[in-house]
Amino acid sequence: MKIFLILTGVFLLIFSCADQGKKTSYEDRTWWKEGVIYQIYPRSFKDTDGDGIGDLKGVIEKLDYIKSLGVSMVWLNPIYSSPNADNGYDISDYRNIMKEFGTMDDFDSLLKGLHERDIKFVMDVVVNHSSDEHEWFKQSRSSRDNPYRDYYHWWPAEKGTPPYRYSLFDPKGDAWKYDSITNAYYLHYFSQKQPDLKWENPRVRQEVYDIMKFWADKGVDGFRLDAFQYAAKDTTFPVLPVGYEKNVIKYYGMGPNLHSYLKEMYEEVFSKYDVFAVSEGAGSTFEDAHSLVDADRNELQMAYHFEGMDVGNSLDRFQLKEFKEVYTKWDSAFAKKGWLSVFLANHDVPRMASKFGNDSPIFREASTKMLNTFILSMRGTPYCYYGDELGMTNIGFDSISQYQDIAAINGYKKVIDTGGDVTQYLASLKFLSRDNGRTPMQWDASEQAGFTTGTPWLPVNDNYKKINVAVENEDPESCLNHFKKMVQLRKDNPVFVYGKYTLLLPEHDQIYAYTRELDGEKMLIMLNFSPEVATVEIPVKKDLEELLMNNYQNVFLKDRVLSLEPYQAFIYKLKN
Ligand code: TEU
Repeated sequence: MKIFLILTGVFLLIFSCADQGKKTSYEDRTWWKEGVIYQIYPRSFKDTDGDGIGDLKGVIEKLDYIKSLGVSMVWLNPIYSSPNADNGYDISDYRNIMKEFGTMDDFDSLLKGLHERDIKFVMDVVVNHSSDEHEWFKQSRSSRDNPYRDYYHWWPAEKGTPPYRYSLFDPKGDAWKYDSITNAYYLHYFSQKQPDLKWENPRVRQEVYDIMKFWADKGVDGFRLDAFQYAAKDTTFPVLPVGYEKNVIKYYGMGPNLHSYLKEMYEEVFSKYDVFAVSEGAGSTFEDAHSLVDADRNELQMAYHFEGMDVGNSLDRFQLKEFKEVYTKWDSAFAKKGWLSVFLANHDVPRMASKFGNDSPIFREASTKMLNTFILSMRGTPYCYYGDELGMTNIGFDSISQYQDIAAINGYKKVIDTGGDVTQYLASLKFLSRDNGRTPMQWDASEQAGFTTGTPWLPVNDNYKKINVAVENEDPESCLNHFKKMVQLRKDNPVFVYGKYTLLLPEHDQIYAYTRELDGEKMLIMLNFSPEVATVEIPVKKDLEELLMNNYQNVFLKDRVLSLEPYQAFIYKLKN
C-alpha cells in the first residue's frame, strides 16, 4: 500500500511538472487564441437578391468557401436594423436584422451553417452610440422629462454653448448638435445620426447587457466592441486643451468608470457564456491596453490597437523601420500577459496590398503573399479582411461624387467650409479612404465579379477579371492558395501562435526578419518589404533545416548569404 502511494505520488509529481512545463510555453490555451478570424463586410460580400447590396443569404451561399480558407472565426460588421448613415454603425434596433441583409431566420441559418462547419461567429456590438432613429433616441429627444431622456448626453441651451467637443464625422467637426424640440444639444462623437449613449446611466448599461445576452443565447461566440474605449465620459464636460482633437484617443479614450462598466459587462454577460470579447481600440498606452485585456482583470480578452495600421497613414510610403518597431514593442509588451489581434486591414482603412505591399501588377501577388505570411506568423490572433486572401487592391476614386462613406463626404464638406486644400484632400482620400477597402468581393470574371446581378452599391474594382476567387482557385501559386497554406501551417505549428518572438536585423530597411520559438522548436521568418533584391547573411547562428513556406520558386542561398527577391517571404525551420 505504502509503495503504491509513493509511486502514485511520484507519478503525480512528474505529471504536474510536465503539465506546468506546458503551461509556461503555451500559456493558457484557448480557441480564440489559436484560430484565424475572417472579417466580412456583409454589404460587399455577396448579393443574392439583385439589389446591389450583399446579404446574409450571400454569406450562407459562401460558407463552403469560407470553410475552405481554414479560418475558424467569422466577424461580420454590424447586421442590425439601421438607416445606414454609417453602413450599419448606426443601429435603430439591436434585436433585428437590417432589411437589406435579410431576416432573423437568415441569421439563425447562417449561425447554424457556421457552427456545422466548426466556425465561430463574432458579433459587432456598437454601443458607444445608437442611431438617432432608434426608439430610445426618439423618446429621449421628445421632451426633457421623458423616461429615456437620460439615455443620451444632453446639454440644456440655457446653460450656454456647451464646451467644444470634436466630432470625427461631423461636417463642422462639432460633436454637439442643437435640437430645437427641447432647446438642448446632444452629443455625437461620430455623425449627427449617431448620438452617444449615456453609459453613466445604469438603465442604459442593463439594456446593453440584455441585448448582448439575447445574441449570446442565440449562440454567438464572440463580441467585437465598436469604439468602446470612448463609451465612458466625464459628464461635467470640462473644457479641454486647445488642439486636443489631434489626439482624440487620449482625451476621449478610457474615460472615468470604463473599467467598472467592463467588469459589470463581464459579470453580466461574458462570464456566463463561452465567449470572448475584443475591444476596438486599446487606449493610448500599453498600460491602457493591459488594463482592458489581462486575464486576471476579468474585463475583455483581446486587444485591437491601431498603432500598427497607423504607420503610413499618409501619402508618404510607410517606413519599414517604424513598422518593425511598432510590432516589436507591442509583442514584447504582451509577451507575458494579455493577448493581441494581428491585422493589416479592416473596413476603416485602405487595402493591405495597396498600403503595405505594392499593388502594381508585377508585385501585387508577391507582396500580398508576403503580408499574409507576416500576419499568420506573428503572435496574437490573426484577422484576414475579406478579399485580402486574394490580394484585392484600392479602387482609388478621383471625384468626391464617387464616394459613399460618410467620413469621406463630411470630411470633404469640412475642407470646403474651412477653405482647406481640396486637391490635397482628394489625393489623400484616393489612397486612404475607407471606401477603398469596401468594394465588392471579387468572385469570378463574370459581370460585377459575380457579386450581384444588379448594380453594386459601390463599384467593383476594374481588376476583377484577373483577381477573383474562381481564377485563383485554379492556380496553385495564387495568393488565395498561399493564404490557405499559411493558415494550415499556423494550425499545424503552435509555435506560430504561442512561440516567443525575436526581432532580427532591426536596422535593415528592406527586410523584416524574426524568429518564433517554442519548446525547442525554432522558425526563421524573412520578409522582403521592398521591390528590390535584398541580400543578407543568415541572421541566426543555427543552420536551416526545412523550408516550410516560400512565395517564390527558390531561395537563393550561397555560403550562408541569402538573396531575397522583391517581396519574397519565406519561413525556415531551424536545426536544433
Ligand atoms: O471606428 C471607430 C474609430 O475609432 C474610427 O473612427 C477609426 O479611428 C477611423 O474610422 C479610422 O479611419 C468604428 C468603426 O470601425 C467604424 O467603421 C465606424 O464608422 C465607427 O466606429 C463609428 O461606429
